[in-house]
Amino acid sequence: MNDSKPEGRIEPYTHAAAGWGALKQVAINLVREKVSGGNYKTLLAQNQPDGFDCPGCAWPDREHASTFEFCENGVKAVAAEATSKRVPPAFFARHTVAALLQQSDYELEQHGRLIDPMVYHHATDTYQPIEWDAAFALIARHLNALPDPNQAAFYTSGRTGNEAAFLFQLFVRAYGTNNFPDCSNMCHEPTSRGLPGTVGTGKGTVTLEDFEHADTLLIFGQNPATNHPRMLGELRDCAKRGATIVSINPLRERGLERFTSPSHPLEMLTNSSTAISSLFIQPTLGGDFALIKALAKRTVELNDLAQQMGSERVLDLDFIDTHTSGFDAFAADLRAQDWGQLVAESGVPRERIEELAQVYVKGKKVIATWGMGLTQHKGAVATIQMLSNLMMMRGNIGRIGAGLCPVRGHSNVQGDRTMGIEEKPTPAFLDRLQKVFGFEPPREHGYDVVDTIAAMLRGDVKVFFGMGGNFAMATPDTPITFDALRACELTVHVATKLNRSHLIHGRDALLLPTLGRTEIDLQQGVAQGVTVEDSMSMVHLSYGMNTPASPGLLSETAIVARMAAATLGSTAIDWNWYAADYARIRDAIERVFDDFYDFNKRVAKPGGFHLKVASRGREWRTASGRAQFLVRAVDTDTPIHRARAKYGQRLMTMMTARSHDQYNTTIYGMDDRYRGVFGMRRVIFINQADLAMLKLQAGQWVDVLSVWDDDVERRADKFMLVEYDIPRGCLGAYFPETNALIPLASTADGAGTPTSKSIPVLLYPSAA
Ligand SMILES: Nc1nc2c(c(=O)[nH]1)N[C@H]1C(S)=C(S)[C@@H](COP(=O)(O)OP(=O)(O)OC[C@H]3O[C@@H](n4cnc5c(=O)[nH]c(N)nc54)[C@H](O)[C@@H]3O)O[C@H]1N2
Ligand SMILES: Nc1nc2c(c(=O)[nH]1)N[C@H]1C(S)=C(S)[C@@H](COP(=O)(O)OP(=O)(O)OC[C@H]3O[C@@H](n4cnc5c(=O)[nH]c(N)nc54)[C@H](O)[C@@H]3O)O[C@H]1N2
Ligand SMILES: [Mo]
Repeated sequence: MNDSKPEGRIEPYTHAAAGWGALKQVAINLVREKVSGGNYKTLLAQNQPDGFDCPGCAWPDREHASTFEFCENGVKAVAAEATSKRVPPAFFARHTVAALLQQSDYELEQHGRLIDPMVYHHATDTYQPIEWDAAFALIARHLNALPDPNQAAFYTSGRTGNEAAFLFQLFVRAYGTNNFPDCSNMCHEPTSRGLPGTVGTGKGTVTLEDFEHADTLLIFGQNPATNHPRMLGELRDCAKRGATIVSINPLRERGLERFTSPSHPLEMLTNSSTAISSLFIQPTLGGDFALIKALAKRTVELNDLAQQMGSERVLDLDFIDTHTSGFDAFAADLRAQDWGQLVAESGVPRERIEELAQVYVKGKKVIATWGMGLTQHKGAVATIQMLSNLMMMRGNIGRIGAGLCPVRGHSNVQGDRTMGIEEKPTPAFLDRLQKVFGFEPPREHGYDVVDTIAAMLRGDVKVFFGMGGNFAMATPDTPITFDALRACELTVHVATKLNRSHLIHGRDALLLPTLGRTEIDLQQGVAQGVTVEDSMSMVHLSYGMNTPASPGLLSETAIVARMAAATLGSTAIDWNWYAADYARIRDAIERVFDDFYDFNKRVAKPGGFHLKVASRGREWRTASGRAQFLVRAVDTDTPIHRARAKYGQRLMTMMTARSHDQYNTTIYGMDDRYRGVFGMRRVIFINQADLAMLKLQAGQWVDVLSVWDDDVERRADKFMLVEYDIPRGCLGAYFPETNALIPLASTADGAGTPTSKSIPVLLYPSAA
């Protein structure tokens, strides 16, 4: 699992993001993946009206896009799926699971596409071929042997299309549980749990059109150059129009400084670039809550000043009166709030806060976007609610050019949730399922990701089914999670490529290969499209164009249907009838969700349709029917505070983020170009002053121990220190190498999201 290579080097990146460097990477990836000739054309069909939805990220596409929307990391995601390399049964015969466990995540990914269903054999410690029907019979036998359906958990990673996701949740509920751990539990869960409390709906309120009108953009905790490269195109256009763009991030991410657009020949030819952000605010890790509250306080102060001077009011009193409740209590709390605490907890000097507040109140149309930098903290829900408060103060929700813009990760993570992949379903949704399908769905809330691992450890979950993803590596507390998975009676993974989760298996284990989204999905001779919902609630059809990696592959939808039929026998729901024609599933979706009226017809239009987001239309689905200002206090008793009280300045807060050459747990390569790291991943970014304080040096190797209030030793060894422009007391590193440091119990209040961006740690010179 040691992914570091001795030839690694650190070399600060001095160019604009994207540009020629990105094009070169595209060529390297196509060669490395040995993408076969016929499959090159798919790259041109990516995110086109009649092509497939890019599996890379959830950023939306311009409707009727006529030019190839260039995206380096989209190409990597597609090339990884279109690779000509295969993992045949002979490969598994040659490699025991114990031997495969010695390979790095990078090496596992490089073997290529899975093509045959495989079952684990104890005697040889290998995976061996199994017929599809026998595989489904094995699953059915295990599921039907459980005394309680709640002893099974069904994970979803966010690439699964709507049709498969809908059928999957239907099967799992017909079987009898709401145990739906989901990648979004580790991702934007605080957004989905936080926004309903303020604006009534857990989704973003903007569309791409709003980006054409916004005059101010606040980008919180996001690295678009790597994770949402197509977003840079929008930011570039905003910057060119004169909009003010602010990046709020402990790191000055390169792509937010300058960007050379590969879709604009002139910029490429002249080696010119567009400056993106005009203001960089570098809060301490987890300091955003205090910063946003400070902006809200300053907004009230500026309003009071304006009132005294008889000038134009800073608050949008009209919006506040007509649409909201709770403002008086909220304003009173802001007035009583101590400035010193906000400055100390945000790590941003008061002058900088005031500068940013000026930008905010000057903006007539403000969009706030956010990524994992806001969500993966203990106080994430409160932070997102405070951001919502701030935006409501000036009516920046539900009008053109303004709004809330959570930027989701996996390409259909939002759609999967919409389809009912939800461990805490609403009674109204369950009533509807009952009415449409005639069975009584389970009412008891199910397990999320962290609950599932805890339940496995207690012996309360015995069957784990993973629809995609890499559960063992994406989750926290790695060795403990490994124990949990190994305690299962059955683990099943539906996957396109080999990953470590397949090797951390239960007593029985199945590996079921599936079609990727870029591949032609034939059912009874007819090519099927699947629908996906992007981060801005646009729902559209996606048709694969590549020849499947193997003729024997089943689609995710077919796998769900055959598993359901095998497990539940003949029920009122004819699973295979649905899987034979995905339009039938869409009709069923329409019967369950009113907002999907005329689904098949509306989605057939190029570009699809926008799924209603009530808050966008200023319809507030809260208890009061109004948008709600929420009073939230600064939390000064977090595990970080307590650990710092004990260890003083030695205690560091660590964030774990993505390098440029990875897709979550999939490691494409060893470089992080924009941050100047080449050929290695085991690095820790640290402030120069902290190096001096800790008597450590750049280039030195260290071991990391986390500080938590139990007896478990959590460590990750041998990382090289890299001096970096990061606030004092903060460290940056990559995941999944550092997941062993995150305690399972360290989650966001009210959302259960692991606190991957604020781990209390201590550094020690490496023993080796
Ligand atoms: N190429 C590629 N694309 C991807 C992915 C990938 O792995 N590779 N993953 C996909 C997925 S599932 C997701 S969720 C998204 C993730 O996309 P991002 O949200 O961009 O995810 P991260 O790389 O975790 O980066 C988080 C950013 O937040 C900053 N940050 C960390 N802590 C804080 C904090 O306390 N406050 C603030 N203000 N900022 C902070 C970091 O410096 C970093 O710039 O990308 C999706 N797209
Ligand atoms: N420390 C730390 N941990 C984190 C994060 C962090 O920032 N820091 N980020 C969290 C976030 S935001 C997320 S979303 C999770 C991601 O968690 P996951 O979604 O579980 O992880 P991925 O790495 O995206 O999953 C990759 C695997 O999915 C399979 N796959 C790819 N395409 C398909 C497909 O079309 N169908 C099927 N069935 N399988 C497919 C392949 O086998 C591949 O190996 O990780 C979380 N973990
Ligand atoms: Mo994510």
